[in-house]
This record gives sequence, C-alpha cells and structure tokens, in this order.
Amino acid sequence: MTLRSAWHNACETSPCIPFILRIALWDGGRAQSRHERRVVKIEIAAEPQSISVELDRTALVIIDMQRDFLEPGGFGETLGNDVSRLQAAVKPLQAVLAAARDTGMLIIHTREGHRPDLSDAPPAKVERGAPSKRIGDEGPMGRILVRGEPGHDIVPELYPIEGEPVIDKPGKGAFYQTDLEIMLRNCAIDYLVVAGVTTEVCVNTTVREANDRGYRCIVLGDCCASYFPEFHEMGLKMIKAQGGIFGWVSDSHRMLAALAHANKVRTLRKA
Ligand code: C5J
Repeated sequence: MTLRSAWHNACETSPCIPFILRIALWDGGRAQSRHERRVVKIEIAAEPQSISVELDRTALVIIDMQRDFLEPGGFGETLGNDVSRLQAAVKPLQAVLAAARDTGMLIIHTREGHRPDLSDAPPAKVERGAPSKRIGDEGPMGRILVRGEPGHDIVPELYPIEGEPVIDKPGKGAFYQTDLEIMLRNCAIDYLVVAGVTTEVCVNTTVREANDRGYRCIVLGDCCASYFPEFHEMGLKMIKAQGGIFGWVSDSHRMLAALAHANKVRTLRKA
C-alpha cells in the first residue's frame, strides 16, 4: 500500500480528520496557517438571517431517525402517536444526506435507546404515562427502545455508511451522557446542521444543549418532523425567534443550494 492510499484509507475511516488537516498533512507537512488555508465557506439562506459557515467546521447531525419513532409498532406508536407524520422528513433529508456525503463533511447519526438491562433508563422515563407498551417490553420490532433491537435501528433510507459515527443516547438531548461533545471538539466543529425527529423533543433539546455549548445550529425545517404539526411549527419558531435565540432555521432546498455551491468551489480548485 502506498503512503497516498494509506492516507486516503485513514481519511475514509476517520471522519474526524477535518479537511484542512488532511490537506495540511498530505501537503508533506507544509502546514498552512489559519490565514493561508483554503477554507470553503458556504452561505446558507436561513431565518432570521443567512449564515456563513466553514464547511470543514460543520457537521450534519441527524437525530433519531429510528424505526422505533417512524414505523408502526415502535416506541412512538405505543405512546398513541400517528407515526406516518414523521415520514415527511425522510425524502428531503435523504437528499441533504447524499449531498453532504458528496462534500465529505462530517455526518453524525444519533439513536435514542437503552441498554438491554435498562440500567441507563430512569424509572421516571420508563414509568411515564400510559403507553400500550413500555420501554423494554416486547413489540413487533423487538423490545421497545432497546439497543440492538430492530426497532432501535435507523430507517434504511438514511442508514449510516462506514465512517459515519452513530451516537447512542439515553435521553432526549444528544449531548447528555454521550461522547458527542468531545467528538465535535476533536473534529474542530463549530456549526451543526441539525435534522431529524421529533422537532420539539429531541431536535429542540439537542439544539438547546448545543447552543449553550457555543455551537451555531442551523435546523432544516422540512428535514424534521413531529407527531404534532403545531409543535413542529412552534418548535422551529422557538429556535429562530428573538434574533435566533437558539439558532437558525433553513430547509433542504436552501441547504442543497449551499452544498452545490461548495462542490462547485471544490471542483474549480481541483481543476
Ligand atoms: C421522543 C425523540 N419524542 N427522538 N424522542 O421521545 O424526539
């Protein structure tokens, strides 16, 4: 294996190697200064105003696109929800995911769920409400919201590919009791493009956690969904209100336009 192919393999299997580090290291060690480096900046049209992001400092974070939330017989349905509502987010998110993969940006998936012995599931969560089945009970897709069960897995349309980290989280927020923060820090990430389900629960909780930690979050509205259309709408409004108190709200079309621009810049630079 040549040094070059070894390096390419390392880049492919280690999504945390940011572009600039890849360029700097492959440059035979002639590391570029922050000012010299060839940063790819993209402008994402959003509310309350557009935001300019550095691509190599941006991660796409896909929240809980799991069968347990999107398919009949899972956790979402046991709570009495119409799970078909969440399907609306799949196609737009699929398009963004494909375009993001083309740029080589960091892509992180999360899954909500618990250890089979439920030792990480607070009784207050397991005992909550009057669901038809509780967390840990046997359902048509295996035990409800338990890691390793078919229902806990990500839907096939958005399935992670090799090199895309998957964060298993016991709570609603992706930062709580997970290694997401250290992963983002090690990858020098400042901007999070956030999508997934549900808008007002795990997406909102994660964005608020991220905002308090200093990340700039851009939420793609049509790539998120809720069992309750009014909560979806308000969940997005709460993020962008007051000058973007928790972040920015955009959508798949505007994100795709920004990613297309990034790919064009890359191609021109390679030529
Ligand atoms: C919920 C989630 N709704 N992923 N989880 O319980 O939003």
